[in-house]
Amino acid sequence: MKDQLLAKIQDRSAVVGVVGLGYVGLPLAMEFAKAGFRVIGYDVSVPTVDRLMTGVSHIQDVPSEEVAAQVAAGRFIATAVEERLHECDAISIAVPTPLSKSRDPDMSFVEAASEAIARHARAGTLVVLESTTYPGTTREVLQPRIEARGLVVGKDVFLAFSPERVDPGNPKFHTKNTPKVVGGVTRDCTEVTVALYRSCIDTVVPVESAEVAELVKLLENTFRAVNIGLVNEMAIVCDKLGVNVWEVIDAAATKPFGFMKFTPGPGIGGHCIPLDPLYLAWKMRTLNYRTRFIDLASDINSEMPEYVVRKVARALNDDRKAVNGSRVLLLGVAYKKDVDDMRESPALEILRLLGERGAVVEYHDPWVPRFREHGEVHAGVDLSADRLRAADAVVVVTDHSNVDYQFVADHAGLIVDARNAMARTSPSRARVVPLSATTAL
Ligand code: SAJ
Repeated sequence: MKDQLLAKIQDRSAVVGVVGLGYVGLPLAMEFAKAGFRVIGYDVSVPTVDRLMTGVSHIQDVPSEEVAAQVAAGRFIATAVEERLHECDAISIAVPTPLSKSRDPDMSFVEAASEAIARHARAGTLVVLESTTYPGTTREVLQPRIEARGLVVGKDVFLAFSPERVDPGNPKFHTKNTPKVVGGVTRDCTEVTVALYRSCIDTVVPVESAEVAELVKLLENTFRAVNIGLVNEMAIVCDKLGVNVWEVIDAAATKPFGFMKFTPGPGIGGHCIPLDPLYLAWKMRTLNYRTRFIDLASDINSEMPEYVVRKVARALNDDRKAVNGSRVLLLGVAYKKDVDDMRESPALEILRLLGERGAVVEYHDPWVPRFREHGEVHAGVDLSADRLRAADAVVVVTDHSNVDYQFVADHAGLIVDARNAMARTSPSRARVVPLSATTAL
């Protein structure tokens, strides 16, 4: 089986399936198609599938022209018909791994994908899980489902984990030029997975097992969450000492070794950094171990929206204004700069907290014209001089590159800057309150 599959990968006659056509799956499907494979993209969302078949991309980093070209060349088809998985010799799974309401792993998407594959996979198929998850998932959740129909992993079918490393909006690193870690349930599983990914990704890094590969991803993202938590606590420390935390960090970053710059902010968003470490924390709790760094970082990072709202309240108070009834304009609501994604964005918590205190809140975000939250649609407003003048407080929550911060400084009265976006503007009529220093600049 292994040699047959290796030969099909080698001569590109293998049909490659990608389950889940989101910000991970669609770029991956395009890379396989560009490498010469016929690719079947399977997604449960019929609108997504239909749109892709008309050559329209819903993913910021995948141009529609690329989708259209692969569809026209007959190398990519998107389908919501799970029976088509039977045509695939290799299948990569890139479905969401969110948290449930009780903040535990929600494996329902991975389970559904595994069961769909198990219903249709045939002997000789490779299955690779890419979704970020707790260590043990590949062996404990996928393997039993894949083997439910008598196929044996390592002999009839091959199973591996390969973490996605997509950084949405990153202008330099994309799927093809970001090294890809691969860990199989058996050595043969690792070998065929390496062969598949080497066909379209510049650097492939085999590791000992699926568990090693699962933990690599969790270490990467826990590393980020903990270091962001550290600089957020440093922002609180600097606030109490009346020091500008950005100055401290920028100067520390001049150290050419042994330091890595992270920046404080209004909290962390996205579907990875706030959630992935909690997958590891959950798994370790089942083994009676408490991952204190993860828990502490999560505590500090999730306090930051409230911290920003307190600074807004204090700044309004300095102007003899109550939050209640004040007009507050948020600048940037996406979860990070230069992306259009709102998932887990700290701006949502800031909006809620200000609304609870009676503020009249509007937002401007060139990347997010509108969004839906708890069934309510929020529409952004334009960034006009009148609107800036009318605001009792302007709050920079996400520092998109395509906003004119000098224009903001020239027309706003009070600006609470949670991202240091105003540091590069020249002094103007606005009073700027930075994230950390208590002394208004
Ligand atoms: N953030 C800070 N300070 C920082 C860095 C980030 O407050 O110094 C905030 C961001 O504003 C954002 C959140 O943290 O709200 C996450 O930002 P991120 O830069 O980690 O970006 P993500 O979540 O879109 O993508 C990350 C990847 N990013 C980078 O490595 C730069 C990477 O960790 C993973 O490939 C990806 O998550 C994933 O899918 O796991």
